[in-house]
Amino acid sequence: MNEEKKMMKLKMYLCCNRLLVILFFIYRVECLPNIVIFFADNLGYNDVGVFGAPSAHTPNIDSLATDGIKLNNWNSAAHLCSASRAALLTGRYPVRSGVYPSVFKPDAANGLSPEEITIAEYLKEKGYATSIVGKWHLGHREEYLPTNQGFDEWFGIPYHMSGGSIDDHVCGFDTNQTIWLPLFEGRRIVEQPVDLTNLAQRYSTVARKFIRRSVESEKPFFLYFPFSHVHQLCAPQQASCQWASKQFSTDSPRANFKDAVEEMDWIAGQVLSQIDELNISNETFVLFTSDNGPWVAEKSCSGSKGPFEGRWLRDNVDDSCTACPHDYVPSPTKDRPRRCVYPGKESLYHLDGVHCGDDTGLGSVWEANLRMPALARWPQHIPAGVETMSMVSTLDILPTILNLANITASKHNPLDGIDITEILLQSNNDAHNVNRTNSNKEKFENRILFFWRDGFEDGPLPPPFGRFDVVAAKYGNYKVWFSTKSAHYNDDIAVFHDPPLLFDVIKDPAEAFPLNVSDHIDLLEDILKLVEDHKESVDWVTPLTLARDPRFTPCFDKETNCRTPLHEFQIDMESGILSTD
Ligand SMILES: [Ca+2]
Ligand SMILES: [Ca+2]
Repeated sequence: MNEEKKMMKLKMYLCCNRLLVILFFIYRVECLPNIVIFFADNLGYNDVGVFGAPSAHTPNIDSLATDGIKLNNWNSAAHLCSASRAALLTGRYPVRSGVYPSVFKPDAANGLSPEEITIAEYLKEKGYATSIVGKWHLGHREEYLPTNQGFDEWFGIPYHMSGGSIDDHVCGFDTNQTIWLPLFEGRRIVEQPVDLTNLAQRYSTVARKFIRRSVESEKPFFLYFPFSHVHQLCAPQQASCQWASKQFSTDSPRANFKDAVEEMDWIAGQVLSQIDELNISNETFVLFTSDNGPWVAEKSCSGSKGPFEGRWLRDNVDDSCTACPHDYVPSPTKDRPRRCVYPGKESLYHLDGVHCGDDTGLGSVWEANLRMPALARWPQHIPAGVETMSMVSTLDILPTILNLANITASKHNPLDGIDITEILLQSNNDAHNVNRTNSNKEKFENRILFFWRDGFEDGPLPPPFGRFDVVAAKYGNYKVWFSTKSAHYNDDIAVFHDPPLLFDVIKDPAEAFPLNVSDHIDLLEDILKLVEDHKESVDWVTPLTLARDPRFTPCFDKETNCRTPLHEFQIDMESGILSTD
């Protein structure tokens, strides 16, 4: 090791060992940990080994539990991709930023408002190097790209994996073959359609290179890694709606759900090993979670609901209601009551959907779409091998990172999340610890989470959205439901509950047995007041996801029907350098 590198390591060690710094320098020298956020797409609670996955082998993600904390009561902030990402990056309910009621489609006119302050913007201001590798899904017109929201660089796809065609896999909404799934580098489309046979390897190479470069330039870094995995590809080839590189496709040339999970785990392992190889593990905070739960109607192409069955709904929804995979519509026959067909190609593509009462993952706010696998590692700060049942949320990521980086939040964008550093560090594990400050005790014990959803029969928004409203809230062990429905796109009508449905979702994670409301009158009154206050606190802004126009579909070469010959895109696997000829 040369002298320069030795000195750099010594500096980092001194910087990030707070105790040493305090002892030697008396005053606090600012310590800025590196931050890595892994954010899976549509991954359910027990799709990861350490959370009980029955088949997928995920040693790298599992290692975060061995080396850090397993968060057993982590809640997604929203029922869909774009909204969940907006919540993560802003620490605010998406209704405040206008990222509702749907997701940003490939022809979306808007994106997350530049007025919103993202984690990347806060950290960049503090001197961090910032990078996003993977799926953005917060707008793809130039003004909405990650590079205009605090990220120095971006390598990834602009929206969901079903948002465009790949070779031999044409989406229902683009049968004219003009919406090929693009791959971005910074502000440029560098490949279209994206080549999925080596995307994982390229993601890994780009992320590892960013980490090395940041360390070499002695900058703390923020790596936001929203995986494209394990979101399904588009219909109609339902039998091949998952994907992975050749290396991970056991059913060559196609992959199944397990392959996709294992490839994602491999990428996480590549990033973690780069951190370990550079000997910066103790200075790097790593968090893993998912944006929302399984897309249940996609059946074997989606993950598992685990213990979160949503049984009350299954027992109460009309049996004739069928939930179909993406782009398919119900077309029941006497012999096949759950038959779904692909519009326009009924004879070619037909399959069986599921009962709407089972469709309690993505698009709903049943527990399967709220409770996310979550793990965090930060050696010498977070104790190894601990678990917590404290109720936390994706909304908490931003306030916690601001605390770790000693940043004060802007008064202009009030936060909904709370700083959960003491839960992560287990620094005040005992709820009755006398040293816990009153404000913190109140902060955790009175925690309430609100869950918004569209899908009402009537309301100011165009069908099928109707109204966007708080349909459920969680307070301690309890969850109250004001309006039940399966995933928002299904035909079952939202059912209004007065008095609300009440579950103890810790004792009854399947939401099978409603509690007797008359035994919990005071609790309900408290919750109703908090919900009312929360709804009143929202300054309604225009719902940003509705405006669409084909002109905004990312497509850089109209003459070739938006397709880039793959040989024009090169990556040096050794150096990680990307280039286009
Ligand atoms: Ca998602
Ligand atoms: Ca901004």
